[in-house]
Amino acid sequence: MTKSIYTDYFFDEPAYNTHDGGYVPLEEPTTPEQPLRIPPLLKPDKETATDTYYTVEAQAGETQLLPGKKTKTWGYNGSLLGQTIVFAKGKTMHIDLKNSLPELTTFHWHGLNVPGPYTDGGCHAPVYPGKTRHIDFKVDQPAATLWLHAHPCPSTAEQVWHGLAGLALVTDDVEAKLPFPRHYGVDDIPLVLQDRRFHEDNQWDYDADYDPDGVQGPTAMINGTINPYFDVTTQRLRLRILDGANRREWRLHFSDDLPFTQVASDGGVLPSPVEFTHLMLTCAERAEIIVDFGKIQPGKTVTLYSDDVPLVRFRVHDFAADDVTLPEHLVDIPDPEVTPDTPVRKVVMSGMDEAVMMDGKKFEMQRIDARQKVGNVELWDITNTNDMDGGMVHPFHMHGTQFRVLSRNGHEPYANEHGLKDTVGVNPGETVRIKVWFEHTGVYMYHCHIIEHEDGGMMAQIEAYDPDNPKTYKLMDMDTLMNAIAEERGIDVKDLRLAGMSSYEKMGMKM
Ligand SMILES: [Cu+2]
Repeated sequence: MTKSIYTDYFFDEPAYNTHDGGYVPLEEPTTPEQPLRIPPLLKPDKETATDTYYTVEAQAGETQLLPGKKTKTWGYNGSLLGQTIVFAKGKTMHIDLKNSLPELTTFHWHGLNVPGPYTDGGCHAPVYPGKTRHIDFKVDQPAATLWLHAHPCPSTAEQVWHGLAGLALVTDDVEAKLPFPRHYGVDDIPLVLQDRRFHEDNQWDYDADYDPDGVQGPTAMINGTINPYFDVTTQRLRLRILDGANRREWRLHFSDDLPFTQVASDGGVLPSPVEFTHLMLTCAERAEIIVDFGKIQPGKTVTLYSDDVPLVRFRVHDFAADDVTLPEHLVDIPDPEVTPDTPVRKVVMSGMDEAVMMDGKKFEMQRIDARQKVGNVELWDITNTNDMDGGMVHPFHMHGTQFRVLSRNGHEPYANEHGLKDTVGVNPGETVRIKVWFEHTGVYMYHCHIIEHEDGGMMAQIEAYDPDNPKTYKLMDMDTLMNAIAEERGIDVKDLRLAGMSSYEKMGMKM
């Protein structure tokens, strides 16, 4: 039987951000090629058979991105992005979250199933400058590529733009037995896809580039590298791709339409491998793909593109033959039962620019918008009311759980949406039905992952509760955070300008 190879991007093409007035197309860099930066693995402070201890430090620094002046950047355990953190399933993590930045931040574990809202690290868990917050949690989910990013409302977008985004890899025994490349840095490499605009002296200027529909730059930055190449020394290469951009979708394909195989999505390994020549990722989505260079002559270069702009050049060297056929079935995906009386929750993402809303409201930190009992299954119908003309694909993200995608406007989901997901792109005019269940109690945010839409209020929060164990939460309020940031910046709070604020002000709303 010949397997089908998907050759289109699935998503509604007229809604690609190329069609939006504020879109900034990528441009090919003119600077010399650089070796692709591979984020180092974060060394545990201490490790036992059952427990791992880490320190994650948010810090400011400078990074040589372009020839000439270094760029002022932020990162975790480094000047830009982060060191890659490994979470072995079944072990208990003990993490010191240290803030060495001049401003408050939070440490959000995107995709990690942990209690909310403090361990999860959303807006209710600020760490003030010079302070350390400690979290502990047991890793209890399948192997997956997750990420850590800042999430302090409403300056999530600006802090991620500064560089606060790192990778966290969950490992387990199931994935370890599959015939995937897994030699980190050699044949198993992350690709964090971002874009930036360089201003005078090679600096970033978030305010100058601000757009309420998402900040973009014309220059692709991959793992914090401009114009990268990678030396391929194995027949098969596993790429853990993260759309870490504030707004940009990536329409990925290789030179000569080299096919590749997706083996994992946001929440882990797919039930079956899916073959592509073209793959689109929306903000915060992950795809693990395996590229087979078996038919490429050593000495040749295979280029990964988004649209027609080169992102990474893979320089193929000699390699040992490694002809592996992946099994048809990779893993079983949890699939809780749905009955005729399973509740259906409606969620609506509406508006563009400053008018973005979730269920007709803007985010309010102390308002709990929904409640769902831990362990219960609900169907969520996520609707994007934008129209095709000026609308966008809104990537819908939930904290604290991984969900299943059931349908798109009543039709089958895309071929690579049969695994666990925490982010799903919703086309204009579309309703995506997902199946949601929580394993931990907590207050969790759900929002559009175009980060400026999230800061601008396209966000709400749900309490996952246990009726036998009711809890109360100390939820942050915006005045406390704004006063703190103003004080850190040495200005009066009346003069404080944060990116998402204009979206509330223009709608005559208080943050
Ligand atoms: Cu959006």
